[in-house]
Amino acid sequence: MRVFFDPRQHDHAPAVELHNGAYVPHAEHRGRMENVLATLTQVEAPRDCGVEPIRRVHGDDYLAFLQTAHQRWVEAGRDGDAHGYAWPIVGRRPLKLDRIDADLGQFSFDAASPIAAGTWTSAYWGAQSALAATEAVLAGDRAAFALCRPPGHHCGADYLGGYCFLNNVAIAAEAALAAGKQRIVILDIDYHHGNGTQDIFYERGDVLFVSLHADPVTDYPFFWGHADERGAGAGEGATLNLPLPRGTDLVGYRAALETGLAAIRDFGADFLGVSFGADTFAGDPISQFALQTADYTPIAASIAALDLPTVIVMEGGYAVDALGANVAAFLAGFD
Ligand code: OKP
Ligand code: ZN
Repeated sequence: MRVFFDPRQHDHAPAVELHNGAYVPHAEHRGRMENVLATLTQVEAPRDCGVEPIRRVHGDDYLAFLQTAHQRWVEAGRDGDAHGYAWPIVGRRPLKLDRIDADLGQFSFDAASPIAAGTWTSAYWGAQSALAATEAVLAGDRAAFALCRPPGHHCGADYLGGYCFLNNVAIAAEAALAAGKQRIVILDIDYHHGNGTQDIFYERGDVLFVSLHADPVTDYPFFWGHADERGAGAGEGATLNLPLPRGTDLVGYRAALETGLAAIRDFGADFLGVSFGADTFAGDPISQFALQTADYTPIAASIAALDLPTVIVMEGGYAVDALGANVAAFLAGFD
């Protein structure tokens, strides 16, 4: 399977994040990618498809904000990395605001996703990796892997959050649609609900979003991913959330996966995007499922049995020493 990664994806390097009330070292760091890259024999840098495919998902005001936020933070005399502290929970609308702290609140949903000097560069090249993998699949490969970093599934059309800045799997899905695919499925198997992806396609009938994740009653992102969120308008019924309890192991996971796969088969898709997070691993430091490394191969094999052109996009996974082995076990299920 072809694998895409650009070294500029390392540039995103926030020092600390706000975690359970304290500033701790940023869990989503370059060592994750280094561990994965060490297990892969061949990795290609993506070509540059430019910003147009990103604009199919994200608004221009948001993209301008992302590109300038850290510089504005520095110009405001601040140290460290930028994050917001006030949010428009009521009546959010595209106001033209003239202070970095205001725009950070306007364009984010949490205080735990700092923007550093290299954030835009890394997010941009991560999205290009997703586009390159999509191109490979559109050209006839059965599956391709985009080693995206930073991840993407928490950010929406005009907000960041959950370590995510550009929604890589949504960008891949829109590229497939632009190339003539008609019905897309996004299967999100990160530990956390992909609230941004869900939001982007919530009212779309041509994109089915299926997610297995920790029950948001106990786990981030809390406010989305509940089973009663099923889409709206033309997208009514095209969102399927399968929340699972903490402690879920392969037995419980496979049962939910079979439910998701049945819905995917019924939908009649011609393209599949997989948001793959290895934070479902038993040893993950910020997550509470109980999957083992060897479990990822049969999970991937049941997804591969859908027999759809498939782009796999990296999301989370914070047990850094095991991440390469977990990714390799997952990719092996497609062989
Ligand atoms: C990104 B991905 C918990 C803080 C949670 C955000 C987690 C983002 C996960 N105290 N921080 O879905 O792996
Ligand atoms: Zn996650």
